[in-house]
Amino acid sequence: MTHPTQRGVFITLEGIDGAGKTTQFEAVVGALRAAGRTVVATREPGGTPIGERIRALLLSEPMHYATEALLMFAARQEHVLSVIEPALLRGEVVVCDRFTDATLAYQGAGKGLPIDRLEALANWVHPGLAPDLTFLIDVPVELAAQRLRAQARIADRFERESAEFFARVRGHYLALAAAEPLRWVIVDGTRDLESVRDDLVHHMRKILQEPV
Ligand code: Z5A
Repeated sequence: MTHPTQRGVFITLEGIDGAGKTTQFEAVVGALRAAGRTVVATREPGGTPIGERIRALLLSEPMHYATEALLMFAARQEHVLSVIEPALLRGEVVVCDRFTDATLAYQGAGKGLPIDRLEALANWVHPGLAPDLTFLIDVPVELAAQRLRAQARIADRFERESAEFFARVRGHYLALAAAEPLRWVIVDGTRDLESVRDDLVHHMRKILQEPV
């Protein structure tokens, strides 16, 4: 008799720009692979050929806020249907650099689009799908800005937003984490790279020992 495959685990990483999320992504993916898990490592906006083309538009072209939100969800629809859900159905672990929480924080709190409209879009695009675990790598806005300034590259459209904007985004992430403490783990991102990585891997190990 064959047994249905156990559903996989959906893990996301969030934080304001410069928090160190992308730097730590590989540590999370590496810890899972070292534990013998099959991992799909992906990101938003992006993660599919169409999603990556939408990402290029989003990062470079000025557009109305509503257009931006709808493009985030268009890319996400493709990503959920062709990458995330199939991997979860195969019993794999999906690690995604940002997901819908980023839309609530950036387009909602940051840019002022009504949260209930964004939540309605989320319910349409991925009904019943939410991350099992979300890491919020948290740093004060000024430290994140210092780190970005230290990088010798041209800032994209999102990175050019004001400190007040990033303060609203950070505040919304912290509120989301407080509202759902079983899903979110807040990691202090102000420490050195190794300490942040050790913290993430420690939480990953705990999760791997427990059925999520
Ligand atoms: N966005 C949105 O608005 N709505 C949505 O729904 C979604 C996204 C999904 C692209 O996302 C943009 O899309 C993003 C939000 C918006 N805004 N921007 N910009 P992204 O995730 O691809 O881009 P990002 O957040 O800007 O990633 P990033 O530039 O890679 O930032 P990060 O991941 O937070 O930081 P990092 O690159 O890992 O680190 C930044 C620098 O700090 C780097 O030089 C590191 O070496 C350094 N760093 C990192 N950690 C440390 C520590 N602990 N100590 C010292 N230095 C450190």
